Amino acid sequence: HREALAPGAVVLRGFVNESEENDLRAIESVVAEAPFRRMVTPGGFRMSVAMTNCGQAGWVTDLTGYRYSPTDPETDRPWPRIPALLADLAVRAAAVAGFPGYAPDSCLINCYEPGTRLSLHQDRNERDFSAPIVSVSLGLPATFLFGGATRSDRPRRVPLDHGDVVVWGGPSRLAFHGVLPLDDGHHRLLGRRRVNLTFRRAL
Ligand code: MD5
Ligand code: FE
Repeated sequence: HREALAPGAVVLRGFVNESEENDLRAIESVVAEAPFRRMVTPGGFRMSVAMTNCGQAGWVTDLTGYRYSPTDPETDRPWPRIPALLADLAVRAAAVAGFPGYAPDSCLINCYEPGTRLSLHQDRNERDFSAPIVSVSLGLPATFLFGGATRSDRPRRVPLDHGDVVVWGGPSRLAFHGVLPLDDGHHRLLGRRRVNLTFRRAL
C-alpha cells in the first residue's frame, strides 16, 4: 500500500516482491566487481556507512569533494551495470508515485551495520532535481529522518523495513534527511545488515 509522507514523497510498503527478493543475488554480483568501501568526506571524516555504485555514474566522496564519477576510483574501471530487475523495480515504483518515464542512470548502494548512521544531508550532486530519487530498503529495519527544506527543520522519524520503497520527488527531492544508528538484529536474507539502494538520475 501507498502512504503520502509529504508533497512528492510516497512510501510503498512491501513493494519488493519475491522474485526481486531473489534478485538480491544481483547485488552480490555488483559487489563482487565493485566492493563496498567506506569513503572519506571533504572534511576528512571516514563515513560509517559502506558504499558502492552501479550504473553510468556513481556517487563518490574524497578530500576534494562530492561528485558523480563514471568510473570506480578504486579500479578506474566503469561501475557495473544496474541489474535489470532492480532498475525495473525503481521505474515501476516511480510510475506508481506519479513519475512516469523515470530513467535512472545511477544507483548508490549503502551498507549499514549495527551502530552505523547517515547524518542529516541533502542530495544535490545530481544535475536534474526534477527526477525523483527512488530508495529501496532491504534487510534490517531502520529509522529514517525526514526533515525539511532547511537543516534546522525538526525531522520526522519514519520507520523503514525490508521491502519498503520510497519515492522522493517534487518538493521532497531536496529535503534534509538521514538515518539513525542501526539497531542490532538479524535478517533472514541479509543477516546483520541493512542495504539501501538509491536510484538516481545523476547525469
Ligand atoms: C538510505 N540514503 O536509507 C538513504 C535513502 C543517500 C541516502 O540518503 O543519500 O544515500 S535515500 C533518501 C532520500 C533521498 C532524497 C530525498 C530524501 C530522502 N528526502 O527528501 O528525505 O540509505
Ligand atoms: Fe541522501
